[in-house]
Amino acid sequence: MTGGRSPLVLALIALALLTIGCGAGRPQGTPFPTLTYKYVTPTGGTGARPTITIIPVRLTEYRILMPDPVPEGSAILRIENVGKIPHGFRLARGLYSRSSVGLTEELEPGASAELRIFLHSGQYRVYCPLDGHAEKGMKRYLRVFE
Ligand SMILES: [Cu+2]
Repeated sequence: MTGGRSPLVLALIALALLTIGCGAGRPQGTPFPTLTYKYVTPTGGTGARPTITIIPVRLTEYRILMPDPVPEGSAILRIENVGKIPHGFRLARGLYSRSSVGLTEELEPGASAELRIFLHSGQYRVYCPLDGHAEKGMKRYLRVFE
């Protein structure tokens, strides 16, 4: 009679999985947290005010960290350079469009800037326009849902 794994084999498999799991952690102190957006409703004035989405963005070598997907509508991107060299930030709607919006100047390490835009539902390409940075990994897609 064959079939079924012995308890010892199962225990060894479980141990192996546990070991793999432990080894996969990031080094301590690297700035790769999960970033989340939040809604704010401007106060003051009269009448209904649209909600604004605050979206945190972090630039580093060579990654762009931000929540994805994010909701359609008015948004403020709070862009922070947490890297060691200057970076930029551009956003292009759709997969092929050549026009883009974004920061007009590069951000020095430690600097931050706000970008106010209206995000339409669909897909955007996000990238750093500095020489070679996108190719090294500073490019990504951003999905915007209705
Ligand atoms: Cu860059």
